[in-house]
Amino acid sequence: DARVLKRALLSVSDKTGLIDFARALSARGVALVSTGGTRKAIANAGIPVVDVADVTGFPEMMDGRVKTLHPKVHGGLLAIRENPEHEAAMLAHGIEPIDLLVVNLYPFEATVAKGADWDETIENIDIGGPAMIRAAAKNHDDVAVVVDVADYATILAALEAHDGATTRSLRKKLAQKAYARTAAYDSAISNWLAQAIGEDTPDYRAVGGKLSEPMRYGENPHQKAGFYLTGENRPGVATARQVQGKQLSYNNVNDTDAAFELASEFDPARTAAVAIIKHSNPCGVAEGGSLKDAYLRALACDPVSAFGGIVALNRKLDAASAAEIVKIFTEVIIAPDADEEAIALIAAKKNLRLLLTGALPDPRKSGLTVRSVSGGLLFQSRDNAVVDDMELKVVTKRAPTARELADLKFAFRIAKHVKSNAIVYAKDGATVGIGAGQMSRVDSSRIAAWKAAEAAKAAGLPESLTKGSVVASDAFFPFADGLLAAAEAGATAVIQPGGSMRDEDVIKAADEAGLAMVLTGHRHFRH
Ligand code: 93A
Repeated sequence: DARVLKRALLSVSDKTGLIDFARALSARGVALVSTGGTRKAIANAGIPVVDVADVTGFPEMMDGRVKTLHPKVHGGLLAIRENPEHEAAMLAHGIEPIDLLVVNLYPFEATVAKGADWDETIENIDIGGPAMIRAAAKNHDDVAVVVDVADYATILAALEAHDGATTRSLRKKLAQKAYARTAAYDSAISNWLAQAIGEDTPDYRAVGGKLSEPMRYGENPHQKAGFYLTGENRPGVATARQVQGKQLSYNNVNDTDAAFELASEFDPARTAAVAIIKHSNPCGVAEGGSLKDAYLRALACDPVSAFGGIVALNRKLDAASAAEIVKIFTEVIIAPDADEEAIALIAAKKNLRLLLTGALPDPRKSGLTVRSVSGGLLFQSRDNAVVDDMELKVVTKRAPTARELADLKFAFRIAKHVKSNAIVYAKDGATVGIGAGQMSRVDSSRIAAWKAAEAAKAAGLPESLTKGSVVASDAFFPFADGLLAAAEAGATAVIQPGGSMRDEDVIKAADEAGLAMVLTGHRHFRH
């Protein structure tokens, strides 16, 4: 299964390492064929090389759109070497076999990234390159295909070890890599077009994205993981600049995303906001006052859980808040920006990661979310519903006071980012108790109230933090019990989607308990 390498076709946009590779191949007696710019670079180095135009008998034409799309090239790549019919066809048409294809494509992704105009971007869609790559990869029984500069050394090592030949196992591996490259390339093109035409549900195959980095491990150390970038134009963990700290782990990325998406629900022009996340749920969120103030009030909600958490801010990180955040062990800080003094303060904590995104994502912007199930992928549009846009309906005899209403909206905004069943108690623009991820809504209610009582005890306060608070539920109360648990904890007002068969019972119970209740008409399940 070893194939002696006699003839190679090289056509590369990225000329890194090209000359050394071409020289080493040539020194082994490999005949080189090449396209315009690649050929020129090789010839200029004094290495013998044949112009592909002399092979095809056609000049490169149409601005280079057609240079290798020819049977003399594709026949040489696709012919099965020990097939008499294929051999006869090669003889009849003067086609010579190509044993090695070296291609890297027009830099489409880089062209998009630099913000090139429409025509330039279109011109950077490579057609001939992927066609040759896919042909060579299909015929990997006979042909080796290289799409990554790092594999120049792999090929040379194989030739050295096997008397100028490549092995089938290597050619198979290279073919697999080749198809991964063309798939990612077409995904990038599809994503770019989807964005250009405002398509918010792009073809699912285009979501795959590009491997940004292999990760040390997945959710647990025995799991492998990688971080793929979809190219979606949304400020956040995928595109942030990491100023310092260790590589983000799989769980860090997940939690940092949850944290920043939540912080971004708060318009920085209106208020400062801080969210602290643990295991993808908030353990404290606060808005209002200075950033430092908001951080301290977010921390007070559940200081025990905040240990080892992720902190997201909706405004530029300043020194005063940075000084507070570094007082406890924090995994990641993510913010749109940070001032010099804050960056210097963080630098003292070597392992603490600081991510700057440049901007906040728009919580109303549409987009796609994905999760996997056995044998399938679930896609849905992002939950871009925002409480400010909802028609709030007061259904109780008592309407909420202005202060209650502000806290109700605050609590519902956060409930959107808490795993279901979500119950969020809030007071004065800060969460005071969060119940997340329970199978029963009453349990979430009880856990949230219990945590608030514990936090108050630990802080030496006379009564639970939920006393005089408001409460939000991500979905309707199916029975009055969850609502009554909230009233018992000291909540005075409730916000929930409504829509239960027993809404009437729940409203009656609220009236009897003297609660004010507002329905949003929108549910915020999050699983
Ligand atoms: O415009 S193309 O799609 N048409 C082709 O026939 C073709 N053949 C190779 N682009 C084509 N290529 C690409 O040209 C290769 O994938 C490579 O990226 C580039 C190398 O061009 P040059 O050798 O002129 O620098």
